[in-house]
Order: sequence, then C-alpha cells, then structure tokens
Amino acid sequence: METTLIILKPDAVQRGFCGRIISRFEDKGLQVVGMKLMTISQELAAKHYEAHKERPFYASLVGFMTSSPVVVMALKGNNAIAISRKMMGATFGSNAEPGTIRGDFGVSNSFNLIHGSDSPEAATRELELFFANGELQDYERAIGSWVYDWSGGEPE
Ligand code: 3AN
Repeated sequence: METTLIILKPDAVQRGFCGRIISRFEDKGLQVVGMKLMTISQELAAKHYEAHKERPFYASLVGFMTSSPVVVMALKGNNAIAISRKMMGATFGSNAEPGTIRGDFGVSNSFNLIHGSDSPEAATRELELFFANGELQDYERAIGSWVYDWSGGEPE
C-alpha cells in the first residue's frame, strides 16, 4: 500500500471544487487517511517546490500556492501515487484529457487545481512536510473488504 500527498490548490478551493474532487478519489476506492484546510507559508512552499527553484515560473507558482487556503490530503491505496496522477491528468489544464480532474475543471496552465506526489520518495518527503506526526490516521474502512480482493492475503 502506498500513501500519496494531494494538494487541492487555491483555485480548487476558491472555485468550490473540493467536494467534487475528493468524491472522485473516494469513488475510485482510495482511502483518505489525512485531510486539512491550511494556508501554505512562503517557507513551506519554498521547501515543497525546491526542485523548481531555478525555473522561470517559480516565483509565480509560490505566489499562487500561498495566496489563499488549500486542502491537503493523504490518500492510501495500492499504487495510490500512479492512480492519483492518472486521475489528475496532464500538468496543463489546456491539454489535460477530458475525464481527468485538470481536464474537466480547468483551462489554465498555471492554475491547474491539484498537486500529487510523483514518486514514492516525493510522497514520503511531501507527507512529512505537510503532516505532523500523528496527524495521519491508520484505520480500517468498513468497505475495505469490497474495495480489494483480499483472498490471497494481499490487496488485489
Ligand atoms: P505536476 O504538478 O503535473 O507534477 P510539475 O511537477 O512539472 O507538474 O510542476 C509543478 C508545478 O509547477 C505544476 N503543478 C504547475 O503548477 C507548475 N508548472 C510547471 N511547469 C510550468 C510552466 N511551464 N509554467 C507555469 N507553471 C508551471
């Protein structure tokens, strides 16, 4: 099982899409194990987007991400990272496929609604940045035995 960090960016919160986006992940079967509304500080944004520091869009990206509250979520599931990325769609709203979150809810390249960790290493790093010890919940879902086939001992 993997856990990934998802951020519903300021445009998703301001445009009132959080419920609909969260529903997509719940409908898919991913388990919400952490969730909060917060405003990202300059310092946290700088750490999160460290890899993009030299890119021309860095300042506007940090400005956008710190401009208004976001919803941060931790989603757990088999291949949760790849599944979430597929559901998010291509980086830019202008060419994201219909059926994906970015494809269905936006047209902008800069305001692209959602972030999702892109590797297990990134997920570990980002979950630690956004959630304190004890904030992620370890719990069994009542529907758990119908989301996966557990007959072989592993979730399939
Ligand atoms: P993704 O979020 O799809 O993994 P990354 O990691 O390439 O995309 O980029 C991180 C964020 O930086 C994107 N979510 C997007 O908001 C922003 N970004 C990436 N490339 C550009 C660009 N050329 N112009 C403006 N913003 C960009």
